[in-house]
Amino acid sequence: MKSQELISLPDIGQRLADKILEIIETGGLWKLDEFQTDNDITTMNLFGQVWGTGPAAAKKWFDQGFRTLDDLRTKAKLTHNQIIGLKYYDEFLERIPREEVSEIEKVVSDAVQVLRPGVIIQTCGSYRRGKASCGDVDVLISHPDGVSHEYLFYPLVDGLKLCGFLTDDLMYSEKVDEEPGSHMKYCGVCLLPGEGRKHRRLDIIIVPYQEYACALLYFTGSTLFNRSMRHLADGMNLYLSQHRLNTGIIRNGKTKINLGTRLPTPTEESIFNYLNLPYRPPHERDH
Ligand code: DCP
Ligand code: MG
Ligand code: MN
Repeated sequence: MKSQELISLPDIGQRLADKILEIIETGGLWKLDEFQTDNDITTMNLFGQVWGTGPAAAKKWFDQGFRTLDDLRTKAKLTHNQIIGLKYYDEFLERIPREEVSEIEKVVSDAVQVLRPGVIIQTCGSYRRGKASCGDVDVLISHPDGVSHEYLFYPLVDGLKLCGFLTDDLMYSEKVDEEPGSHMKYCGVCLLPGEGRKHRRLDIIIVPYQEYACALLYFTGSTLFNRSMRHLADGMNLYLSQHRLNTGIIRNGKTKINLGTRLPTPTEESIFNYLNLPYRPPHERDH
């Protein structure tokens, strides 16, 4: 069971999903245990904030007797992502001022425009929702000719590594959930040139143009807003995802027997229209 699946259920958000997963994974809820001290809670919070770490890993480390980040660095068995999460522990906890997000966007934009003139690049997430500071940088890329997004992912990522802008990889994936190869996601770490710069989390998604509006809507969020939109679609017997809006779904109870067919979604506005909603600009999508 993944947190994403839980969140897709009615009235379950990230925090509740984390608790349910913790019960499934560890057989209990650590916060309800009786003999913990304030120090123990501080330790668990410390561990839980390592990027790439869930409650189960935090509890396992605690039970193994680890109490500090240095204990983890020297004694714990770590995944690749946890090694990176520990390496940049303090930097990843800091918010990124939006002016710096623009600078990061510019580096990716310059690199991608050289590789594929005419490409569309849009920074989404909290930045597009107008926040003054962001947890990471979420860059969405597509090409209006419908084909030039292909074979762009590796040249872009490799180019950004060669110039020293990308310093560490967290995840590369060809999205295999629905349409293999159609949708590529990179999660990593970047560093702007110059003195006194900090390592920042960067996500890049490259999508085919017919998925652009659905990807833009998804990647802009917020997570809670996306959940409401998907539920609304479900109630109208439509199916909304980061790839598409489908009609003609055939369901047996809660299970979809047939995913139906894709509706044309040239713009975000078109998706709101199908759902009979007035358009909401990004800065009004916080919940
Ligand atoms: N998203 C989602 N469901 C998730 C995770 C993400 O729908 N479980 C979507 C909505 C988010 C967007 O992806 O707004 C980007 O994810 P981020 O984790 O980068 O979140 P934000 O950019 O909104 O906030 P932050 O400033 O913390 O990066
Ligand atoms: Mg973000
Ligand atoms: Mn992100």
